[in-house]
Amino acid sequence: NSYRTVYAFAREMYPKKKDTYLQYGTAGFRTKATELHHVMYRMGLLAVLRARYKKGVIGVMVTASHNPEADNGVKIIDPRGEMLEEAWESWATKFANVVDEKLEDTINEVIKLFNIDNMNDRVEIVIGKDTRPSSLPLAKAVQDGVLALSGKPIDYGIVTTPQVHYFVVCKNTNRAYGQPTEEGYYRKLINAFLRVRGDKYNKGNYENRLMYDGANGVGAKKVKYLREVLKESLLVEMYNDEIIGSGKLNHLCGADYVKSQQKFPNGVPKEKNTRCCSVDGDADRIVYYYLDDNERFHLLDGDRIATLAASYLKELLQKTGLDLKIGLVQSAYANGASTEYISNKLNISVSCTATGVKHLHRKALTYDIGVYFEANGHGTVVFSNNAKQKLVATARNNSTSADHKEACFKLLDVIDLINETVGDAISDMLLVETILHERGWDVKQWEECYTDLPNKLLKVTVKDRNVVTTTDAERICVTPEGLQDEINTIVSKYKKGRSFVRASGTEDIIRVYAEAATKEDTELLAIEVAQKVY
Ligand code: 16G
Ligand code: ZN
Repeated sequence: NSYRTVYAFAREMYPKKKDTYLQYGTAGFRTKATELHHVMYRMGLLAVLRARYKKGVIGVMVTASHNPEADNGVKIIDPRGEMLEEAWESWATKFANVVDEKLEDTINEVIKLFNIDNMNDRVEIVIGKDTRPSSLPLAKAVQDGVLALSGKPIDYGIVTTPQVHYFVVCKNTNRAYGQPTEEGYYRKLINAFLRVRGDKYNKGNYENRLMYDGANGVGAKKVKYLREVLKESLLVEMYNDEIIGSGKLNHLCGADYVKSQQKFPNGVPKEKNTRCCSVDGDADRIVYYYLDDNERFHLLDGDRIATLAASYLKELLQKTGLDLKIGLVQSAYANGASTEYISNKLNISVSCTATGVKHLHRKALTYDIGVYFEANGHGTVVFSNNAKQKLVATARNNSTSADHKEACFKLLDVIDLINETVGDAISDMLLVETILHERGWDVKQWEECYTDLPNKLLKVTVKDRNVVTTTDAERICVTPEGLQDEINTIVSKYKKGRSFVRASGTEDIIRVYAEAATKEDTELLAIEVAQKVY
């Protein structure tokens, strides 16, 4: 049969070491790169099965995002650009862990369970990888898995995670979403950006100069190209752009470092009052920041980007005269001040979901215009087909007023500027720059929209993190019994206090989040709650 070679390949090229157990988590598999060869091969196999089952193109991205350079990982992307469906996550875990001898049996189990009757289809699997030196052999292992089941690997080489999501959607929509090439990706974003920006590059307090921290990864490599094309319209000053094999990937720089340490990254000159941004190791997250006159660090994270985008889109929507439903989706980590600003000042409906891109994305799809961001800087905007159709129809309708028409065309351009398939640091950066430019705002004006509540994140190591379970988008603790009551009692003592605990999906720990009116209170609140978790 067509997969006679599966086991032979596994045994000779990618044998599974004994005693390794890996779980497909929120962001796929992630661990030391040396532990992953057999996993990659097997994800190649699984991707082919998934593609045949879905009768579409599937993506596989080899990356460990913001982790250290020696780690690596892999995630599977579904036909509509979404994260692998949860029901298949457990198959991914099973594939990663069965002994070599059981691999073909496991394949047969999936074929049988899902009635896959098109095992001869030469389905396409889009493969991308980040700049980690280990990504090259690991992506090769994915390819071999795809080939072993007679699938067709399409190797895009070194690309960002959001580019892979984009390629997959382009292919599955018959190119309606765009051309499934890097050139097509850039052309779509850049054309839209330049159309909206026009030829006036500076406006009001907005200066078209930006310091960019590429985290010594793929985000540096890809923005170099963009920079050439954008020329004077946006002056992107590049820092931390040592890419392949320097060992410096995400090291003391990048979006995760800046957000979690609340610190200015190494490698970027400490220039005061200058807009800076950092991306992570696979360029699906971005945060902004600046140093004030006293060299105090100010962070503009995912919540800030979300509120900026949502308020802008609401304004633009009003100008079109169309009645479409706009909403914003956050996780429990969103700063309380941002939530209050969105609902009370912007009058935009806001909802909260569990942590993890797939949850936010899914909720955002329930709106005509759904903006979602995690505080860590991962997010995007999705638009319903209804919204797109109405915009196109209204823009083309002769009886539409000139003002409404102009707004429709502009919103259509803004849609093209956005990578709707997943959070995309490059596209998010162009969106932020577009909005600040249009408003003539410098970074301080952006920050003045609302004042963040002081907040604190603690990690607590426990024997078994699974004892903590939660409900209501992780805001209420269900077990251990009584813990939530204790948290409530503690929180009630603090002005503007809010705190929650949840088991991490990526580390073997419990996370404790706290915010309150003052920095001192926040520290105390976090510690008090953490002590109850021990
Ligand atoms: C993963 C998620 C990210 C989330 C983080 C939380 C994806 C692609 N990534 O990295 O969105 O913020 O996990 O980690 O979904 P935690 O469960 O350890 O707090
Ligand atoms: Zn990432």
